[in-house]
Amino acid sequence: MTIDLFEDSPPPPWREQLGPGAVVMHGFVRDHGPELLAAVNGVIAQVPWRHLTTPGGFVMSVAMSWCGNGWTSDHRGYRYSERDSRSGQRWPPIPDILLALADEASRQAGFAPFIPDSCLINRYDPGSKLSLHQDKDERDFDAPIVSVSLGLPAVFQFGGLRRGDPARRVPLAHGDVVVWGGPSRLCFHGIMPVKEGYHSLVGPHRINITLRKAL
Ligand code: MD6
Ligand code: FE
Repeated sequence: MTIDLFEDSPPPPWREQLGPGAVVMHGFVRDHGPELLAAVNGVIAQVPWRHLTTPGGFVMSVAMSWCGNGWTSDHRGYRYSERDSRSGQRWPPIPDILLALADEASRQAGFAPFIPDSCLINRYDPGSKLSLHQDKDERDFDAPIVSVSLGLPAVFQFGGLRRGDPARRVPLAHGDVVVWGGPSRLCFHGIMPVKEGYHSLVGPHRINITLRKAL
């Protein structure tokens, strides 16, 4: 376990352009961790963390929850859903703080006002990773995706439109927000295995929140 002496005194916010329509806004929500975590915990209370099985039959190392339109994966593939198929109930609504954050981040990144209809929440424990993938199960690709990182740092891989394209490695820390859309919307991306550690607010986890227009 490593102790990050500088966790509470990071550099000022700065932007890093990853490609056309893809930008990291480092530190964008750094001062809002407690409220964002409270919102996440409210969702988790209603949609407990689960490890989905991929269409290929692998159990994901990342634990997931969601609100707005939900997410399912099984042998039939991936898809979004308005309702929990077991209870017939709608998934819980997206908390206001996350809607506000999505809109603000989208505008500041140069995109239109943004009203997401789906929010996926990923929890990475040390060793968890997310293999290179494209987000292509949404109905239209005009809207950007707004992605928030909380807790332990991670290395984000950001590649091109083909799986084999070289991927750059971008460190993401607590409070960073990535916005991407436009020509980069279908770029391959992933998360390298998260290293052991402890974050003062989040504990031994990385939490990623993505806001998107799914249906
Ligand atoms: C993560 N993010 O940061 C995984 N997908 O944990 C994603 O897979 C992702 O950050 C689409 C758009 C933004 C993302
Ligand atoms: Fe993704």
